[in-house]
Amino acid sequence: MGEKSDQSQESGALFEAPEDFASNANVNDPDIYRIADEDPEKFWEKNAENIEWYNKWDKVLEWEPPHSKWFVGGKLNACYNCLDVNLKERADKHALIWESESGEILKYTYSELLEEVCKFANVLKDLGVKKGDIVTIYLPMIPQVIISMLACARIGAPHSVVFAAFSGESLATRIENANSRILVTCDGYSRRGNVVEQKNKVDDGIRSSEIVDKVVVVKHQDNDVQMKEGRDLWWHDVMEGADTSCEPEIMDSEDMLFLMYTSGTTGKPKGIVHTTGGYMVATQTTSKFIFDLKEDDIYWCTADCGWITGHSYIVYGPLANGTTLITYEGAPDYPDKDRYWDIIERHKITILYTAPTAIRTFMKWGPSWPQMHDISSLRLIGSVGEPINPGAWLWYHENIGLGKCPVVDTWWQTETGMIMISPLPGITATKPGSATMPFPGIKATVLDEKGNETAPGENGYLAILNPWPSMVRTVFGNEERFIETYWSKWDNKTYFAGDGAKKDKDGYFWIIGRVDDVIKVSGHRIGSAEFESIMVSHPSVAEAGVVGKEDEVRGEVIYCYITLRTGVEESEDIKKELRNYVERNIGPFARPKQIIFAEDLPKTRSGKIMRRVLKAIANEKDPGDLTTLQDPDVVQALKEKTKLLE
Ligand code: 6R9
Repeated sequence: MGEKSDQSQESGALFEAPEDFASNANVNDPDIYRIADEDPEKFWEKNAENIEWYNKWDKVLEWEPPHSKWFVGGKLNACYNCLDVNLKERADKHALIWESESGEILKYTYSELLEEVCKFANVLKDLGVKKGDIVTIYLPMIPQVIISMLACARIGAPHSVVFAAFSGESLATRIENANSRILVTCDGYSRRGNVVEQKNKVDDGIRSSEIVDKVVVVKHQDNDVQMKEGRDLWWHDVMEGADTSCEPEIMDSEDMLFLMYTSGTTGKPKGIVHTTGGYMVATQTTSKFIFDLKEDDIYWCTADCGWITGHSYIVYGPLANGTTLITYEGAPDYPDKDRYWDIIERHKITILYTAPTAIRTFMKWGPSWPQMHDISSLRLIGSVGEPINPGAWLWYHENIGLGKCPVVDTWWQTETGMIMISPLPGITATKPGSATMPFPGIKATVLDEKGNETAPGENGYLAILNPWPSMVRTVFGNEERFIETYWSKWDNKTYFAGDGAKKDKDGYFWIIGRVDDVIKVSGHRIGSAEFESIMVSHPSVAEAGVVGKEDEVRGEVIYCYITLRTGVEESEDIKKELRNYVERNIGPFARPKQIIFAEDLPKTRSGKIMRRVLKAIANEKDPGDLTTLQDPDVVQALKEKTKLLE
């Protein structure tokens, strides 16, 4: 399969939007592209009418590159737009249906969800949380993660959700950066029957923190935990008797809605800042157009709220469309490999949004698992997180979409907030492996190093030429990094996405993957530099070079090249110890596939580790020009060691 090698190849197949789908689709007039292109601001302004505002904006856009303000002067509340607006017509419609790994099911109607959210909003207020205070949420996919996010939005407290599988250390770094006083977590959760001691991770991570003063703990797994007097509170205790109504805070369009930490090329994770007005318009509109959300849909996005996809396309976009969400807290192979298809059959899911890594896993397990179930309720299927190779696309289309569902391969990022390149299912003819076209109003292209457009079929860098409503506003507390990372590659007004891409002769986009040192392991975004700095903090490690190696199922896996400190012997024990160290310091999803001990690493004459060379070695590719290396001989030694692993 070789996902990277065949992913940019065109299979030649073209799938027209199915006629019956197109005729009923939310958008089916191709003229929308021309209209939006001619005047993107007008396009977004029209769509902003689908959001309820306390006060309309004075101006759609203020663009002082690279800074944008959208719907300037507009006042709204994001939680109100997800819940209250639905009360009139959908009070008793299910907003959320949650299923646990063990099969427990909880259902919340829009009015019930609103009640829970208001209660928790009041709890937060009682704990002294005020508009602008950042609340950290460290929960697995249980209803309380959504309830907490919306409760924060209701009172104007930006949330920072930290993926539950991150370590306590990673949690602490994020809490510190955000200066977040309040943390919401749980006692524990289970994965494939094994208990993850979440509260213990918290205790370890924030032991020495003077920032956190209150920790609200959801009792979920019922494992033993220590509650710290004066700091820790049980969710069920504080929720008891909390008032079920809470006036939404009136927020400015440009008030921060949330922070989402993500990995970049250098140093620590960056806090990506998203604001309220533009983000709500962008996620509401893209959800409606791309997933074709309708009143009767049952929508399942398998992402986790710990990542951006969970923010934009579980919580904000779909709820602002009055959709019924399914969320599942568990593994796809528990108790067996048909769990997803069983969920789809039982809940009659109509829209499925998942990741290539999952699709490739299902492919490996074989089509007999989905065939055990009636999944014909599906009418649209989507993909996000990494490039999907044509083979996996075709398998997904045939075996899950049963040949009839449009496939939407959606390219976007934490920083873009919304889907940027994707088919519109009632309009766009799809090519397996291509994310197709920029969303209406988005001007994307492929540029070379100098900022010139590449010729059709030629590789270059993916770039966005004009502002969009949910674009990253800054990196929290680090404006310089914001400008340096995204805007300084060309002219300070063209957004550099960090992805390689090409456009074909029909104008279709083919995303190749990251061109920086970001690794995507099973769709999880991990920074090489961040990983290396953790490795070298281990007392046995002198130097580390961490790169992604292409993997048929997971997209990439981590190869970690290490030089040990003098006196430390290479051994299986130390490998194991280092793996555990990664797990403790980042999280189990970042466990390196291979740890390779080396005498030396490829370095420039100034002593900088050359990841480009390591990456080539790991992937058994030509490392290219080695003349700038301090000692070209190390390359041969590493090549041999890497080969031995196969
Ligand atoms: C939404 C999300 C962003 C990076 C992005 C790119 C990769 C996401 C993709 C895709 C090819 C797609 N990516 N979707 N590559 N085709 N449909 O994943 O955000 O975690 O910030 O990652 O993911 O490399 O730059 P995030």
